[in-house]
Amino acid sequence: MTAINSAHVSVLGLGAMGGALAAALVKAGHATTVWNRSPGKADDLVAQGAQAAASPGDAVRASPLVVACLLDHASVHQVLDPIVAELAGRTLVNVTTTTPAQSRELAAWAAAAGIAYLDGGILAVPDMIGQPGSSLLYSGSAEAFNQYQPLLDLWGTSTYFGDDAGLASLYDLALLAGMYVMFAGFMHGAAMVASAGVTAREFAAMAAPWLTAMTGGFEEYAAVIDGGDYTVDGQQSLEFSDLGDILTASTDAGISTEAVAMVQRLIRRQIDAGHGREGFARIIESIKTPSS
Ligand code: FVH
Repeated sequence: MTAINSAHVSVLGLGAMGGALAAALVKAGHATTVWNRSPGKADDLVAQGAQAAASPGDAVRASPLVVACLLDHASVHQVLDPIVAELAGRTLVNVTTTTPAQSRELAAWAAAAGIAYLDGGILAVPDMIGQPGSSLLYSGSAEAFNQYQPLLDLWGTSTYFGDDAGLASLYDLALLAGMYVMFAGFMHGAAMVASAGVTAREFAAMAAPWLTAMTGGFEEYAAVIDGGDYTVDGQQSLEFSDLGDILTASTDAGISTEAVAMVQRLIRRQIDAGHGREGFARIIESIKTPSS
């Protein structure tokens, strides 16, 4: 790892997240050049010490390290394609959310142009940047990661997953999938108790410690999944995991059953395939193999 005391870095895209990333760089004393498509978003950063660039090309020419934090994959190409020649020989860290395939496409595009490419996924909201709990995932050029890790660490804990540029995105989206399904479960429970006049706040006070305790089961499930044997003793069986009562109570409460019915379908497909006595972790087989 190379120590970087005051690197020149350019940030393209000053939305909520790009602005937070740039602010952290300025605060740490890096010579930071910023550019945004629509005017005005650089003003606060300039007041803090950043340089505003008039165009993406000007921004890229100012620094050997370029950070792209744009809306999506299409906007990355819209901004960078016209200046690909300027990017050659520089390092591009793209923390725009993209799918793994889009990240790999960008890595191939960068490689063809002689750009060192590091793809990033941000597990934080803008206010968390530089604070405990902020986590950024990277994959792509190991050289770029090693060279710039001290700078990347300013934003949060940096984790590097290897030279497959799609891996950081895959982890990012997989972790978000877990989060959204968990949140949907929380919302479902809140809707159930709301039918009895219980507030979401009261429910949250019960749900937070319960769900936190349940995450203790991840490691056990993971051991079963990685071992590939869902028959091992001590697991809650699929037959025992029937969610019929939850579905009935939800219907009785007059609320949608969609969130819970989705899990029930994953369970049911394994039971119907003859695996009812095997462990709950086996629902991953329903997920890995889509139903026709
Ligand atoms: N904000 C968050 O909590 C999440 C946390 C996880 C990671 N995401 C991803 O970060 C990317 C940027 O997110 P953001 O929050 O900064 O998004 P916005 O505030 O909406 O800013 C979008 C910026 O992108 C610019 N932009 C959009 N389209 C174009 C284009 N065609 N050409 C040039 N720039 C473009 C936009 O410019 P403007 O509208 O101000 O002119 C903003 O700078 C994103 O991938 C999240 O998924 C954030």
